[in-house]
Amino acid sequence: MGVGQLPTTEFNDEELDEYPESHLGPVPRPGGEDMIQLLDAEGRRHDHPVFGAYAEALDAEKLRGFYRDMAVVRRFDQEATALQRQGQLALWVPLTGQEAAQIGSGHATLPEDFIFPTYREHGVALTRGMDLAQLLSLFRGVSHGGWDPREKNFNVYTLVLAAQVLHAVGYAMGIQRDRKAALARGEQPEDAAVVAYYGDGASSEGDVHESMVFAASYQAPVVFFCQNNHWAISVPTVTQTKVPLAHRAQGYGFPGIRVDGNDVLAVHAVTQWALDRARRGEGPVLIEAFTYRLGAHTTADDPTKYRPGSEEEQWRAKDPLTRLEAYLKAEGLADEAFFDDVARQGQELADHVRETVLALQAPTLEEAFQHVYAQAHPLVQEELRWYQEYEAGFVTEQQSAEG
Ligand SMILES: Cc1ncc(C[n+]2csc(CCOP(=O)(O)OP(=O)(O)O)c2C)c(N)n1
Ligand SMILES: [Mg+2]
Repeated sequence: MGVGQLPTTEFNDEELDEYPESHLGPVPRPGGEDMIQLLDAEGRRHDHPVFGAYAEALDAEKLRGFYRDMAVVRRFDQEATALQRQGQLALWVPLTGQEAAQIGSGHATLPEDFIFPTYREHGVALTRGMDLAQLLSLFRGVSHGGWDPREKNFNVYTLVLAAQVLHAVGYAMGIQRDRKAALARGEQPEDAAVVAYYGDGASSEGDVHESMVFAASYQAPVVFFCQNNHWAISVPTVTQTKVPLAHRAQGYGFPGIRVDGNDVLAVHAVTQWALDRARRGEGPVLIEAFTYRLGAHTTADDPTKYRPGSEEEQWRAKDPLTRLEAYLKAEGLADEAFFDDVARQGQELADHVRETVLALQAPTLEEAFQHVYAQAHPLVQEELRWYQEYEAGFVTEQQSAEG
């Protein structure tokens, strides 16, 4: 969205009138089942009248690619955890267990789509072509962000729960307005959409409610992607909601789908369906990816304090990687050489990340002043000058040695 193209008025009643009935009809529930699954925990394929075709369209290379990305990002996660344990990162937020939810949904996006992640979407970052080493500058405390969101249409991580969901809807509404302006100029605009990632705990934030009301009212091209990993630190999802989170979409008037979040094929299919729909101008979809955080909330958390190990064991049996590996082997789509190569690529990424992180330097305080406002600001300039004079007032080691 170009800043120069921002509308002069924020909201316009005429725009609402463009969707007089569309959101009042019955809300479609494709399939209608409780949870969409195309690849079960044993690696067996299942068909589906709406989503099956999306999985059928994937060739062997694409399927191997899904496996490679899930395995590589899990290896990355281990390296980042080790770096934190060795004192090289202040904190790490592991994703292990959620690879299918992230790789499946991320691969359904197009480069022109815009992604608003939380703080755990390392797998999505990989699918966007991000250098994963960049993610770590925030966790090393040497950057307030770490990357330019516009390079890969991947916003900076947001640690204030659910704030990015509002940003995502605002961005999606911006796409609608840019589109209208482009059509008025006789241009053919890109049909882009937005994905807002958030967690089961964040779903309790008022920001999510407001986002969904606006998205429905304006039929904004946004997919709400909720990773229900069963825990919000030590609070279980059953405390946050008395109905499946996907059902909440009904109340806003758009489709809500619960998908097996450990099934990369189903997640990919459902997200592609939702994004296609959003790009066609048919409005938002809520996807609840039913998954599990196998590790700690962060490296500062100890899950043994609040959940039984047996629960983790139950979910380990539903591991997203093992089931795809079983499927690829059973179908003869991947051999041992492939899996060896994936392990090598994971190690290469881990080495690259470690090397890059150890070389990251803390910024000077002057740099912090540069990013307060987009343009130079007299008050900030004055404060910077004061700070520089203050720093210059200290005796240097050399002056001290010279007496
Ligand atoms: C507005 C706000 N309130 C509280 C917190 C503290 N906090 C950080 S993560 C978290 C739990 C989030 O759980 P969930 O949304 O399920 O995401 P998950 O961490 O499980 O991926 C909380 C309460 C915060 N970061 N922001
Ligand atoms: Mg959670």
